Amino acid sequence: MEGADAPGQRYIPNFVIYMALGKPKVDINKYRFIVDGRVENELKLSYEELKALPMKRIITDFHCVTGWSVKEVEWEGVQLNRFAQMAKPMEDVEWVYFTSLDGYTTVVAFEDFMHEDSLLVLKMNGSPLPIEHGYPARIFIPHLYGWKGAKWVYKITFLEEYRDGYWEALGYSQRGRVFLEERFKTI
Ligand SMILES: Nc1nc2c(c(=O)[nH]1)N[C@H]1C(S)=C(S)[C@@H](COP(=O)(O)O)O[C@H]1N2
Ligand SMILES: [Mo]
Repeated sequence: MEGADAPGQRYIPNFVIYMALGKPKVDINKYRFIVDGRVENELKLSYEELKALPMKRIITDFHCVTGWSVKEVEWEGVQLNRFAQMAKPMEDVEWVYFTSLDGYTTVVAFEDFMHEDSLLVLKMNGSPLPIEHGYPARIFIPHLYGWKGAKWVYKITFLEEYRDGYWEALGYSQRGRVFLEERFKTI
């Protein structure tokens, strides 16, 4: 997939910033990152604790479902599968739901969450995430459309049953895989 342009997308030089529900106020000392739902161990981590976890750096393209993409963005963060390792989701988990400080929500398949390049991003292009890109932390899953990447994320919830997030409730895809062009719900 690397090097191949995504179907139905055009490349632009800079991100379009989206904040469907506005820009939240972030108090970094009060910020806690929570992992809950169908897990053995619930987690609650401060920003300092997140920064102390092992990081992965990837350089890859970003695709918004509305048709624009940005080439070769550098992302650095904690692999999402590490939170599964720490929290131990139950056998029946199939979906993972994200909740953000602004009230934004979205959902991904557990399989996509567990991909080695799926990240809780803390840095973009070498610097801490700018507030408009989701400081202190955002989700980025390279093979899914951008709306699956919740900015200002503070909670990951492991689910057995599918649940709509913000855009999914308005007709966008449950899965959202870019190379399969899963833009809208088919059922
Ligand atoms: N909290 C929150 N996260 C969000 C959004 C949003 O409106 N609010 N928009 C999504 C969409 S549709 C896209 S394409 C990307 C855009 O990322 P950017 O604003 O960093 O360019 O953020 C995603 N995450
Ligand atoms: Mo988007």
